[in-house]
Amino acid sequence: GGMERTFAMIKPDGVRRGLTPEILARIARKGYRVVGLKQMVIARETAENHYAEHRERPFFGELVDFITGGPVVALALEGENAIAGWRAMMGATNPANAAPGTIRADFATTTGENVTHGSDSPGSAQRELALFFHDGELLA
Ligand code: YYY
Ligand code: MG
Repeated sequence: GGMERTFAMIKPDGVRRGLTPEILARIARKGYRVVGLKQMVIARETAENHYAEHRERPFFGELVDFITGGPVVALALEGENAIAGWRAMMGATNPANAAPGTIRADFATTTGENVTHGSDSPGSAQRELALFFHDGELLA
């Protein structure tokens, strides 16, 4: 709770499908402040680090292939309760379980290509923001 920063990402499927403006509009409408933003192709090593908690899962290779397979939009968002709030805007990991009106319910059909990422805790947010952004790339 309180004022938080979180790491958010529009994944390659979202960028490829032209959903970047729609997702940025939802973030603006919600009232989060975008304190970092860049379009980039994620290096394999960075992707493996980002998803290190899933290293032993059967989908890990496909996940890393997917997330490095095209440009993403990396975002640092700031706002009251932004970590859980952005997760709530995204909806459940499996779009089939995502509540109507969430990004994953509205724009995705499969777990593998579910359009957005969001940090799941303060520790993850700190780790992921540091992995994707240098201090100088974030607004004060
Ligand atoms: O944080 P979140 O993205 O909602 O889910 P995670 O459980 O951290 O999984 C990360 C990522 O891995 C998920 O967004 C899609 C992919 N994935 C998958 O392809 N198959 C699964 N059974 C679980 C996750
Ligand atoms: Mg996760």
